[in-house]
Amino acid sequence: MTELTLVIGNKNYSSWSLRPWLAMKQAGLKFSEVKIPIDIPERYAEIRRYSPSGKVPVLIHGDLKVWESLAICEYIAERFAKDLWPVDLAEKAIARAICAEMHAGFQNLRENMPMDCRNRYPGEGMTAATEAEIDRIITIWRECRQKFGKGGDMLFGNFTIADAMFAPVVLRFVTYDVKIHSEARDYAEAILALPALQEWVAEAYRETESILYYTA
Ligand SMILES: N[C@@H](CCC(=O)N[C@@H](CS)C(=O)NCC(=O)O)C(=O)O
Repeated sequence: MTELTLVIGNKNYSSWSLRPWLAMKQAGLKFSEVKIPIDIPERYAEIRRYSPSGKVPVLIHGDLKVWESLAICEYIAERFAKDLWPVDLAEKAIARAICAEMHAGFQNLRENMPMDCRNRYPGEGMTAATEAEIDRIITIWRECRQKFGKGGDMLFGNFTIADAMFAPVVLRFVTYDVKIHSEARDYAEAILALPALQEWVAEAYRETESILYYTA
């Protein structure tokens, strides 16, 4: 197999990088990482060497470069790890819908509660608009767990791309001390218990770059 390389941003801040990184780890894929600290103007040219959009993550597989976190997850599922989607077609359609909802939405949460794994800002960022988006996320988690989650601890039982897409939200809930209950809390705890997620967070703690007001 041609070597896979994932170009990512800082583990502490880059929520979009975490998504395919976690999916690839959960799928048991071997890959190298190139980390380019984001939000440092001198680094923009370096990111553009890899990424036509000027943003990370980017997956490099031979001559192919795939940018956009969800497109990377789709590629690795099709190419290497079909079980990153639910088998049942209706469940797969719902999984894709919530991934698209996450990828395209929740702007207020993203702006007001940016991912910052190693810091704690209890109560910050909780506007009415953010709260409405958090309610919607909790509804998604609760409904998926109740309807599709019987076979395991994840949204569709076993780990899928949907869990990768929502993992940064779980980390935000820890940083901003967002109170969640019952199925949503159990689900968040299951995500936090994944060894790969813990590896990402441990590496975030070892990073030294600090970004103020980062929103992604
Ligand atoms: N829609 C893109 C978003 C990628 C994105 O915004 N990446 C941020 C890091 S989390 C980035 O590269 N920022 C660098 C910059 O904006 O200069 C995806 O899903 O991959």
